[in-house]
Parts: sequence; structure tokens; C-alpha cells
Amino acid sequence: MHQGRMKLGKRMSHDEIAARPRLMRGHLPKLDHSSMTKPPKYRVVNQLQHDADDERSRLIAGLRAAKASVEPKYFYDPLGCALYAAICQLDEYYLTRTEEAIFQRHRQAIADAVMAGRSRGAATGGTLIDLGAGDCHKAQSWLPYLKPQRYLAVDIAAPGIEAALDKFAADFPEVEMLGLATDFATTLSIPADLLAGPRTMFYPGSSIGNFAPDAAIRFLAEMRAIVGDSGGCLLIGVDAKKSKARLDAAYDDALGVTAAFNLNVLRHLNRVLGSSFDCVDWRHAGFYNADAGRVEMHLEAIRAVEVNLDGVSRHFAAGERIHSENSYKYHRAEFEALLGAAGFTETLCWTDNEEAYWVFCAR
Ligand code: AVJ
Repeated sequence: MHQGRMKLGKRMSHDEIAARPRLMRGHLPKLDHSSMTKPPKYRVVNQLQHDADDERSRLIAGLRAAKASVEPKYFYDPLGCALYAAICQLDEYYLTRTEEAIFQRHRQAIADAVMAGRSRGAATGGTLIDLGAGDCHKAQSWLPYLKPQRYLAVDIAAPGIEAALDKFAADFPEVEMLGLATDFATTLSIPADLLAGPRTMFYPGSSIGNFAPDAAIRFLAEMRAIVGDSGGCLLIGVDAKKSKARLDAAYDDALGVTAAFNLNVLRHLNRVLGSSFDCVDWRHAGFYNADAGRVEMHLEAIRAVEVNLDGVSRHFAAGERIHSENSYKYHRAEFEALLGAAGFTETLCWTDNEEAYWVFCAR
């Protein structure tokens, strides 16, 4: 297995700080005693560029296919990450808010369930593996409850992890902070030296919805394998099936933030591929497909366009679509069945008053 290149987190040393040119205000921040103790450390392992060529050809093949598609990971360039954060604040996008309410209301019970597998007396310890950690803020409220020895932020957005850990490490000096930049949608492989003690997988936000059910089982089984018999578990958030009206609104909001989030994929593609997509030629389509049990997002050509894809022109007819995301929704029993198929034998579930969202602890 490939082990990623190690990169030390960049923090200014005190010498560097002292050597900085004086700023306009004329003085440096005072170095008090606490800032003279060792600076917080973190380490980020980057597995991303290993198959860059392979990825590029898959991306182009997807766009050239008769039914064009692009993987949802292409949402998350820096602007896309910012737009997703904005989506999470929309009235229509209930997911993040509902999950957070469940977490807040049941924090201690969930923490007790997570820690129930740890050997008696071991109140602290183990590794909290945060899948799709983003800016790490969801984990922030869990660290004081789960008290891991190690926190491992896993995300596709490498610059985001660096920035987040840099901030985060100072708040939790007692926790070893690690990062792993990887595309876990393909396979989840975590270098063994990044793991210590019981392994708790934290996968919030209903991102499991991006996988089709059979792929979700495969991915859950990979998580189950990492938990192993370490005494850890999986803590996962899952969006529930609900009315089409509510789901349509959540993925096609009045402000047009989700539309911008979807269209931004085209800008990202232009940067990655040197393609010639023009956002004004495309519109956002986001809706619940009840038969398939999933929300679909597509980019739809407003008019006939020719797009230069790696030197070859691709024609898109007016109304033709590029499928950019599936977001599967589950009844409670449906998701419990997926967990069972992935090898989990015990599950606990928390929900909100409207049963709009599920939080499972599984082992
Ligand atoms: C981050 C995958 C959970 O599917 O709801 C938000 C992404 N797409 N609005 C979701 C998303 C459109 C989101 N996940």
C-alpha cells in the first residue's frame, strides 16, 4: 500500500516571528509565557496526487460519455467549500441544523454509546477519525466528550485540513492532531501509523448519501474493517426520506446558493482540465427522484454548446445534462439493513421530533 508523503504543518517559529518586518502599527504582538511553550503540532499526510493521471482520464471519460457525469468531489474547491458552508445556513437546507440539534440534545447519551466498547476504565484514548472533516468544527464539540488521544481529520481538500488543524491544535493541546488528505470515495485506506487505540469513525452530514446503496455497503464495510475489534464504533448521520416538496426545496433553494454550488463545478473543471465551460450556458437542476429514493443534481445546458475537453470538442444539445450528484435518503430500517450488510451487528439510533434525520452508532 502506498504511504503518503509526510508534510510538517507550517507554523512560524519564534525566530521567524521576531524576524518579521514591523507592521504599520509599529509593534509586534507581545509574546507572553504561554506562547513560549512548545507550539502545537500537527501532521498532514497527503495521498492525493498518487493517481492524478488516472483521475484526469476518468473525469474526461465521464464528461464525454453519452450520459455525462462528474463525481461530486468536484464541488469542493475553495469556493465550493465556502458555498457548501453557505448552503448549511439556508432555511431550506435542514440537514446540518437537524443533525446538530440531535447531537446537542443527546450529546452525553451518544458519547456513552460511543465509549461503551472501550475497555473498562479507559475513559480517554483512541483515535477519532473524522471523515470529510472540512473545517473540523463538528468534531470540536465532540472532543471534550469523547476525549480521544488522537484526532485524525480526513478530507479531500488538503489546504482546508492544514488551515483547520492549525487553528484546532491550539485549542486541544492534549490531543494529537493528524490529517489525511485523500479521496476516500474510491477506497478508504488509512496508514496504520496514523491509528492508535480504539477507532471511532465519525461520518456526519449525511455524506453517505452520495454513494449508491451497494457502494454505501462497500464503504461501510471498509469502515467496519478499520473499527475492527479495537473497541471503537461508527458514528454516522443519515438523511431520512421525506416529502418531495421539502427535499426539492432543500436542493433548489430560493437564494440560488445550491445553484451556484452546482455551477461552480464547471469553473473547477475548467481549472483542472483547461476545458471551456461557460456558466451562463448552464442551469442548475436539483430535485427528489422518489422512485430512486435520492435527490439528483444535474447541470443542464440552456442552449446547444460545444465544449473543448482536453483538445476534443464535446457537443451538448440544449436540455442535455451532466449528472453531478446523487444524495440518497433512507428510512431508518433501510439504513439499518445497510449497516447489517456491512457487518455491523449492534446499532443505536437518535432522531429529531419530525424524524427528518438519523444519527446511528454502530459496531
Ligand atoms: C455534503 C453530500 C451531504 O448531499 O446534501 C448539498 C451536498 N449537495 N446541497 C448533500 C449537497 C447539494 C450534501 N452532502
